[in-house]
Amino acid sequence: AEDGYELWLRYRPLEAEWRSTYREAVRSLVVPQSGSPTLRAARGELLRGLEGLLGAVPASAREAGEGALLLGTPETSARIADLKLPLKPLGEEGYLIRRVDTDRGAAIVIAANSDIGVLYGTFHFLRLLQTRTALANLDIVSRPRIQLRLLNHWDNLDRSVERGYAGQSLWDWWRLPDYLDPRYTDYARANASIGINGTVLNNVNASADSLTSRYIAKAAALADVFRPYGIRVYLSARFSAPVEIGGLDTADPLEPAVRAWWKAKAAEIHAAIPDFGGFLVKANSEGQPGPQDYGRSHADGANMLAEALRPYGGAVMWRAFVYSDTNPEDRAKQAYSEFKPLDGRFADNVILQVKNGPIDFQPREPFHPLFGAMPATNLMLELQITKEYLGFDTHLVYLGTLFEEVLDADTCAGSSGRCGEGAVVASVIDGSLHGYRRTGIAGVANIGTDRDWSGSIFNQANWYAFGRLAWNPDLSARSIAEEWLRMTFTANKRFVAPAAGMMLRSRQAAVDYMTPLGLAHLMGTDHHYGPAPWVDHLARPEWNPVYYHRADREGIGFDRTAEGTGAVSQYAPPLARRFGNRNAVPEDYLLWFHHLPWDYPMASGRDLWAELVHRYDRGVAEVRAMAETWAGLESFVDAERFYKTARFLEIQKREARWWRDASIAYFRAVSGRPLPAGAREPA
Ligand code: GCW
Repeated sequence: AEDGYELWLRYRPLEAEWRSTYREAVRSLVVPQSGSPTLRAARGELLRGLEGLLGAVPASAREAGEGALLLGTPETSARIADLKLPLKPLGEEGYLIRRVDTDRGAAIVIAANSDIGVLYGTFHFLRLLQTRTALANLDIVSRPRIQLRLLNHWDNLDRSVERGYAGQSLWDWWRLPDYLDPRYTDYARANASIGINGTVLNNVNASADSLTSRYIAKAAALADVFRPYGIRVYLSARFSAPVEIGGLDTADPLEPAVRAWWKAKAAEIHAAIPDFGGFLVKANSEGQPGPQDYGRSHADGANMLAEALRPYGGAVMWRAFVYSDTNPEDRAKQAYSEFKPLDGRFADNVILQVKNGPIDFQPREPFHPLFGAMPATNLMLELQITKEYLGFDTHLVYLGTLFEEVLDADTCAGSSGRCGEGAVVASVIDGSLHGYRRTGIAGVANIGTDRDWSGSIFNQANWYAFGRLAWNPDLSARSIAEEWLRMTFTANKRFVAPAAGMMLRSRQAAVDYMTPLGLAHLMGTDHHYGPAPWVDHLARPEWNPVYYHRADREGIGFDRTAEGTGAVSQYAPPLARRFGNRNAVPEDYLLWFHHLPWDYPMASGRDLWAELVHRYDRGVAEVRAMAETWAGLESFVDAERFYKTARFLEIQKREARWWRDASIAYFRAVSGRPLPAGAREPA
């Protein structure tokens, strides 16, 4: 059945012409005999892929002849060593795929410095076939730009998933470590196919139990499954664990007994998981314990854990997602205010993990002002793949464009102090801008026990896009969408072009029907599903939607200019000027940075109120168009996946209207304005 289980690794027979072309090109396989588990995984994937795509498995051979596909490293393969390929620049994880002439004929080689590079190259090679790429002049060189490319699972030990919309947690803790669900291997295959090399197994709102011996043994069993696929295991660490499971009466990071406890814990973990990746920590944020409970700083806390992991080379990923109920400062400013003064005070195996925007995974936010502001502290980017604020599982929202927008955002924080010189967020997190020694990117996973893994077929594209961009942040959201569509559905242009168009416009549609023109955080309390701009009664002011839109009879928007909260000043000077100027700020961020009168004139010629209504309408119209586009693609898609997507688009259509009608009704009441001429009366 076409239930989406295979994800993009869907090796269905290619069209007859491509089959014969590729069979010609790949007549035999030359894979080192005494392979490591990683090399065996590469060979296994190749056999599975070729059998599915070409309907036949090429013969295994010892010598490379005409039509051979040659895999390996110079250490494992004398033939590859003989070719004297330029492998040095590939580093530990990179690979090269190339057509070579041997004395016995033309062959294709997938070579790397390590077995994991060979595995990555193998997945790339299969992708070439899945996307029907000509192999004539193959000359591919690829290496990842970012070191740590991680999924963050917000999975609890009871298998519930915070902000998870795809079933239960994959980790079957009760049956681990004895029973290893075959799905763990498929999870590893999928991740390796897009270059993800680490996974944080448990929620950042962490239970200390995950650090007990029982759970370490379970995590170790998962690590054993993932290891051949180049995936390391990490754990979220609860800062107060020394008290909760260690029997100490404090978790003060400067207390010797606490430091000793963490060192012993790190040793215990490494005895079970020799290549353990490290800890992810949410501290002094939303009620989580942390060093400030003892009057210590984030740097004190992070450095203590860093010291415990140092002997093993592990990393501490310390989250910068902090805001406090006792701090009256604009929530958008608090992380920067807290961490900027600590720049340079973190150990070199600490990486500060910063969400893409300063609030919280909204449909659109400007990039987080910490990017470009911490030249002496390793900084990594946290993106959310699960769609907490973007319609959960049912709304079709392709996040490739959101990720791309963040990675391409110009921090204007280069040495010249000017914009337009490549100091984009991608260059911060790949380490090139500030010379970081440790680099990383994390995506909050959208994966669960649903047969299709991600709650919908199109949500799989967001997992895919995250991995592809983590490997190479310069890829375009469009090329990734097209590639994914070809692999997941069909390569037929009459399908791919309209489906890609729909994906590429989908995120702007969600922005339009939920939070246009820089509005944010107007979702229902706690669950974040559907509109609730009217909520004003919650104890913490910054949890109330009214805190964000600030609409009244006169106008709407959050003044973050110098006259307002001054948040603009956290950006580099040229950006601070641009964002702070209502005539220069991009309209997408207008109400994020400015409070403006309802009749403020917009570029379109409409006034602000009419433009707002127009955007809501535009979002609804786009979803209607998406549903129509999909309906026209029925002949290209199997019944099961077609039906699920079609029904989900109906839900999205209804809920886009819900968002628009509720939001407009509310803002209309607050502003006392009539519906602009030509706007549609709600149904
Ligand atoms: O987005 C908010 C979520 C919380 C989450 C928190 C965080 C894990 O609503 O559910 O907790 O952010 O990122 O720490």
